[in-house]
Amino acid sequence: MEFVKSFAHPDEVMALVKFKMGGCQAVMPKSDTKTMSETLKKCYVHLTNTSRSFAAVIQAIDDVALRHATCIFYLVLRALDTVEDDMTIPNSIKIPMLKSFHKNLLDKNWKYMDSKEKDKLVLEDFPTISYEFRQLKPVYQQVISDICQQMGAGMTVFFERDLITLAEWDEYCHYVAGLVGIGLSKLFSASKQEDEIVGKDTYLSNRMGLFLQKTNIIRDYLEDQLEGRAFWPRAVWGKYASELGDLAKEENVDKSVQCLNELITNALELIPDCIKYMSRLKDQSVFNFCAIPQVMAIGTLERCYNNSKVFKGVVKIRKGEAVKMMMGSTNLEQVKAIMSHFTSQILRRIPANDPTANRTREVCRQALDVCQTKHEYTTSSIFPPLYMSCILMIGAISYKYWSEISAVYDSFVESYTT
Ligand code: D9A
Repeated sequence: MEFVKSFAHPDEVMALVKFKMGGCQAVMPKSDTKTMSETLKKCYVHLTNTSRSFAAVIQAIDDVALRHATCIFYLVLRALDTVEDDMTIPNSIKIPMLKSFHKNLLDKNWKYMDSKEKDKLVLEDFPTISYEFRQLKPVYQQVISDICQQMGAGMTVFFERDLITLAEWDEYCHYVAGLVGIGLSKLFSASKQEDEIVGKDTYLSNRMGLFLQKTNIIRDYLEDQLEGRAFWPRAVWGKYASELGDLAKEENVDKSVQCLNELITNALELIPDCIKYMSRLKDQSVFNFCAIPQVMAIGTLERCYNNSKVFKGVVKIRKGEAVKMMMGSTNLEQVKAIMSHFTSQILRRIPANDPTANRTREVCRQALDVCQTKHEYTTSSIFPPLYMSCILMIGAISYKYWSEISAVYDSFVESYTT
């Protein structure tokens, strides 16, 4: 039960209680399943099955056409990703498959039944997804198809080539995440929910994707290592080890953490651009959709900074923390406050002897500069006696009610957290 993990954090308990008592409405799904076709309903089922928490944020998008386009875009990307990840498909088949993947969108029969991946259902039921793709307005179809084509081709670039320079790191992240940011931004503008500039400024939308993807790559070091994948750029890890896998060895822990800190510093450089991107958003639901993953990312980077646990297991944020951040991501000032909070935490923890210390300080100051705001984001971890007795009482009284609604809530924050 998530409540227990947040027990030492009264503010998180408050957030959990508020969220469960309906404070979640602003960010939770709009239900209009009655007016939806059977195939579209199936698409939303696939969406919920592939990404429980993120599905809820997509379903909270106000504009119906934009919501459906985003849902289909997400599923198509998931399908492409599932092909890329599937190690049972030999490269001789996988490469042409990825390069021509966008063509499957117009083929009403295309599906793939031989995947062993956990999300194989999106490939097996691809005709349902591609059918709904073809029901989208032509502008949306064009954007999704273009991004698919570029991403499919881009993914194959690093099949035969190692990630070496930082420019190559950015290039890889552009293919798998920057293009997603670019495509989504074009969908936002096409829907008229956002200004034209949001879709046109591909530099900034790419940077939004880079921030999320670099955070994932940094956090998932061990998982990727165990699965035989490598996404850390050699230009950085090569300074600290002779093999990427050596970073997981206990005797290298000091070097490994230094390497980690250098990569986190590189990711933090993206904050000013992400704030600039979000400052242009006008639609509340689009803002929430974009801001939630960004605040989860800064929270994750703070948790990973100078933390040797990254090399031993999974480092994630508590559910209480996630909910508190999520509820606080509804306007730019609050997002700035969250970003400042975590950046300041990193700044305080920079080890004096860290090789990247000066650069990290500089990057943190730049982020704090753009995140100046009157708002503040605080966390507490004390047990005032009154808090203790209150919380025990609330817990006892609402136990039954609590367990009923926690099913909805749990699925919402699931994959963001431990
Ligand atoms: C996103 Cl359509 C993603 N990716 C994410 C999720 O956020 C971005 C995949 C498909 C789509 C969107 C996202 C959200 C809002 C605005 C964006 C954006 O750009 C303007 O993409 C850049 O991570 C995957 C990529 C980073 C590779 C693009 C958020 C998400 N979170 C996970 C939690 C986790 O820890 O992975 O999916 C989840 O909820 O399951």
